[in-house]
Amino acid sequence: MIELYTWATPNGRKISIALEEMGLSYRSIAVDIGKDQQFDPEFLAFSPNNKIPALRDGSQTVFESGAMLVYLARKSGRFLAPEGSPTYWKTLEWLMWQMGGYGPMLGQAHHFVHFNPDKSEYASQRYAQEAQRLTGVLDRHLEHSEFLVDELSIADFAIWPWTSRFSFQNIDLKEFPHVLRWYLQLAERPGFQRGYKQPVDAGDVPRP
Ligand SMILES: N[C@@H](CCC(=O)N[C@@H](CS)C(=O)NCC(=O)O)C(=O)O
Repeated sequence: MIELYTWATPNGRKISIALEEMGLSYRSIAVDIGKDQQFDPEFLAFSPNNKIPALRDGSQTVFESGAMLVYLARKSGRFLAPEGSPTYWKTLEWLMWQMGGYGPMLGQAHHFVHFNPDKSEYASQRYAQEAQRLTGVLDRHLEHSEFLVDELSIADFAIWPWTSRFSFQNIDLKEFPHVLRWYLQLAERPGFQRGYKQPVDAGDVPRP
């Protein structure tokens, strides 16, 4: 059985949602980052960047959520098109967009817009604007596509949990109708609802 080391955050939920949707059997192991459990030597031994999520699957360990999603897609044979196909590359484009931009920038927005607003006006404005810009990129793409790529994929699993923190980002999803449609459609899926509540139940999926 896969062991998922995780906490109730967007990066952690990417993987619990993926595991639920793939139907893989797993158990969650809570790593409470509010209590610095990510610094436990046992965890650092296979997740050296001291961040959740990470997984153990027999003798194989994987850290970094993007690598974990690719690993699980290959293991399950689901949610990633055959290697080298146009859809495979489109999926990796949006996965990397999330890993390199949408996640890190929204993470900064959570700090400077939600937790520590206006301590630095420059930082608040910079990350609020970047959150708007990135959500606009997503909206323009989803205007022409039901999911991030042709079918539900690991790109949706990567991006959706970050969108779900819209209230931390001062994002009014009603201003982004295509993101809102996609977000609510996926929020209806039992796999997303179960994955959202791992490893602890921090409430229902937020709805604007
Ligand atoms: N690039 C990493 C980012 C993971 C990450 O930022 N995890 C946060 C929680 S969402 C964390 O564990 N923070 C604890 C810390 O920084 O000490 C991934 O995608 O897996």
